[in-house]
Amino acid sequence: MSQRPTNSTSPSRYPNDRFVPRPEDHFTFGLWTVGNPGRDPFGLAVREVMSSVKIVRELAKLGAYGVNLHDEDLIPFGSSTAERDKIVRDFKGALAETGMKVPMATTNLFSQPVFREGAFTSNDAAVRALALQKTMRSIDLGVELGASVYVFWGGREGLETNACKDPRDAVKRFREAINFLCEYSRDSGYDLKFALEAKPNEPRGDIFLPTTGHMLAFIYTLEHPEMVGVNPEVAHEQMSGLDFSHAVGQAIEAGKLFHIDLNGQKPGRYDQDLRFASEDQKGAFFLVKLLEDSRWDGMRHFDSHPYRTEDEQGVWDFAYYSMRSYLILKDKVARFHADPEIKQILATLEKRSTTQVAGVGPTFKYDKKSAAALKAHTFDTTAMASVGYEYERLDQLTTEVLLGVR
Ligand code: GLT
Ligand code: MN
Ligand code: MN
Repeated sequence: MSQRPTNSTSPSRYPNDRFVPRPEDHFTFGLWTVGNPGRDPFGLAVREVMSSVKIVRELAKLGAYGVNLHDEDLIPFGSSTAERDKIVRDFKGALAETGMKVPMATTNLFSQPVFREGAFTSNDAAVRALALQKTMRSIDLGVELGASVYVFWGGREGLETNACKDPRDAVKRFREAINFLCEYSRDSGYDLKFALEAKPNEPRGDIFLPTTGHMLAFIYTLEHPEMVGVNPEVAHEQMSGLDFSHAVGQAIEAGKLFHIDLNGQKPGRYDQDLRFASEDQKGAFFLVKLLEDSRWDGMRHFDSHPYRTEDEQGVWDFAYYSMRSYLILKDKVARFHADPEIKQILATLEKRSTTQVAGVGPTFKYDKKSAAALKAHTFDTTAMASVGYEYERLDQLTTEVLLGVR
């Protein structure tokens, strides 16, 4: 079990126990998350827009490591150079005062009316050019603030009617844009990695490259695949009915998990962006287990929104509890690994996975001799099929760890 010291700086509202978040846990929040004023398609904003300086200060008090941002979260669209410079100066002041970092930046290519038909994939070449210009400027800003990961979420890169666009053209245009921006980043001498974020739909009827798997396949068609990875989001993968930790696992195994968006989602709904681990605690547990077991060293970034019911205190509760739940699940992962009965089932599995058959295995690499031996071998499939795997018990023990009785 993890032995975390308690932290006397934890705000008095929250328990002073071993789940107090600290900067070394590498928790980050988008400015657009805690800063979300609660506007939705049916209702107006319910909270005041908070300044980025205030967000940085409050999150620092709660134990976060940093904040991430879109260009427009910090600098309103259409600001003059003088306005931009003042905003950046004040923001940098807040970072210096608190020690907070900006590990990731991204471009807003979805809010402005000009991008309503798409940005990099628009049928209008002037819009595609504008999207590239906006992204180059936003990359400069991100690098100036210290970001080492740059996220691409193509919110408007989709359609409602297939009559308007051949999907092959959309993919080609998206590739052209990413290739262009990889060159721009290299040419500028930036040490930046790009992380592509998939979503199947919303705000468009359908969005191109809808899952993390699609993104992974696309990356290997780029001119600089080594620069580009993925930024999977819990809610987006669940909207497609997929198991999130499988997408993340494939990305980690390929060395392509450059960033992650943690949140919560009920199946079969719009993108809810709920507080991390507020839904599907078992899925959240297996995700944390995967990230911790693989010693993934990226940022634990929360991309979610406080409930619309909340006032400002509720916003900070939302942020604090996101981090706290991650730490509680991390502790559950340690309990899972330390549990003697779980250990015993896993040891039996391990033994089963490492036996040799006909002098071949347990890993399989082709050579003529072992292929011939394997081809000639007679398997006792009845005996092999007769031994169960004990997964009912394994799952129950895992569930009991999660429910707090083990
Ligand atoms: C927007 C979206 C998120 C993306 C952000 C990055 S913007 O809030 O819903 O999933 O990660 O562009
Ligand atoms: Mn996201
Ligand atoms: Mn989302």
